[in-house]
Amino acid sequence: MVMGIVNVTPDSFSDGGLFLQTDAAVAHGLELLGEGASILDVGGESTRPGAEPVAIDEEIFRVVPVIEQLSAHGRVSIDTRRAEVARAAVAAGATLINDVSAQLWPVAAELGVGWVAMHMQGEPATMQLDPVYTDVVAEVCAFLEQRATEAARAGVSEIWIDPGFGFGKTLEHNLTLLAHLDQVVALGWPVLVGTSRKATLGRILADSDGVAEPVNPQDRLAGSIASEVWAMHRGAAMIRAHDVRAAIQAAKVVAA
Ligand code: HH2
Repeated sequence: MVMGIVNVTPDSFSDGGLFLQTDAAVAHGLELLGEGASILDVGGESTRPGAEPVAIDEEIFRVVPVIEQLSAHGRVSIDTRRAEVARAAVAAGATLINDVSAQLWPVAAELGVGWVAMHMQGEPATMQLDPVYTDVVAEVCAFLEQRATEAARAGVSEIWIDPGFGFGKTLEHNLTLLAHLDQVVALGWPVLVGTSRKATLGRILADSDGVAEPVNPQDRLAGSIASEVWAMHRGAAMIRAHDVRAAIQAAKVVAA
């Protein structure tokens, strides 16, 4: 499955400002559904490294009209860290809470919707300053296992886990996690992976192209697909992607 990204934000790292108006976000979401997305992930707050938090009212104001319209056409998830935003989004038609803070399972249990637990070390504003792990795979797996078990106990019936590529992790941490993604999959919950256009890919491509600067997010399509194919092959059940059409084509070939 491919989860298509709809960022209703002025400052997302790869598409900030493109879909801030409701009409533009809805049109983009419909396009991604047409390309084959199984679910649309609507977000009103950038969690890119260094991003400042958005006021809760503003986040709700951004996402609710978009979710109201898109949920008439396909499944919608809400990408948020805030319980209030999750509630408003579910009232507007979202049926999955994509939670980069991995704290909102009680809200998912109460509302009877699905929940994604993503691993993040620290907070977006500071998470990339100095991420440290003794054993990144073991620590991320232990965290996800604990949160998913807690959510299952609370009665959440649809639980996803996500290692959180780029969230409080160096390039080496990200690659180690992808290399050992089978260990995350072995925990037994369906795994979501989001590598699309992320900075680690830009850095790898810079090195391989012999240029010093990371390649910009718009030039990371081939790198995104390569990492997504890897994740699919290692057992990820869903890929969170900006470039849905290309991810779906890659998934069809992997499946074949
Ligand atoms: N990555 C981003 C946001 N939400 N959710 C999950 N479950 N997994 C991810 O890897 C993930 C996520 C960051 O990407 P994007 O939404 O494109 O950027 P921004 O946070 O700048 O809006």
